[in-house]
Amino acid sequence: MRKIQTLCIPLKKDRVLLGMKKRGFGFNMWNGFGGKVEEGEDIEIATRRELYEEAGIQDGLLSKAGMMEFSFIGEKTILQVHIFRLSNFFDEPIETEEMRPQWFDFKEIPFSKMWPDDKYWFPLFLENRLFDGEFLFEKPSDSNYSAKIISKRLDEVSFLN
Ligand code: N91
Repeated sequence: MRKIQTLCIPLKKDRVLLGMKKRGFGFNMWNGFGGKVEEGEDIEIATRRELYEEAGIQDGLLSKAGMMEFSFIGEKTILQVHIFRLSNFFDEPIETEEMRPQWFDFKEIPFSKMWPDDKYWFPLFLENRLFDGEFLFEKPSDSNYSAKIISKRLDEVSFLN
């Protein structure tokens, strides 16, 4: 089974906005903003909805960045995650029940407190490239930034559907 999810990372000049996840999957890690695409929901609409719910940002320009598939040993579900950049926005991020937002300089991305795959694709993201990949992890847990990557594929692509 495939679950479609969104992930949006706002950028301004040479900084990105990440959120410290306060509960649930990805707890205690710096994440982008996103979540589940509801049945029949447009992916970009879902991306904006999740960004608003998690960081209070409603405006800005969305552009595709990547498409990743994440799976876990022993779990049938594959997470298909559509990754977007958000630029040209004026709304101030706010802390919500889910996330505590914080700006990070491109040179100070907190990889040691992020999902372990981030260090592979974030450089492509920051260079405005498009990418597509698949990562298989050892096991899911609520706070697993040390989760082992069992296999990986990451490709730069010229377009994304
Ligand atoms: O949120 C960010 C920046 N990265 C992220 C990486 C992941 N790898 C596996 N999953 C489920 C992730 C979610 C977010």
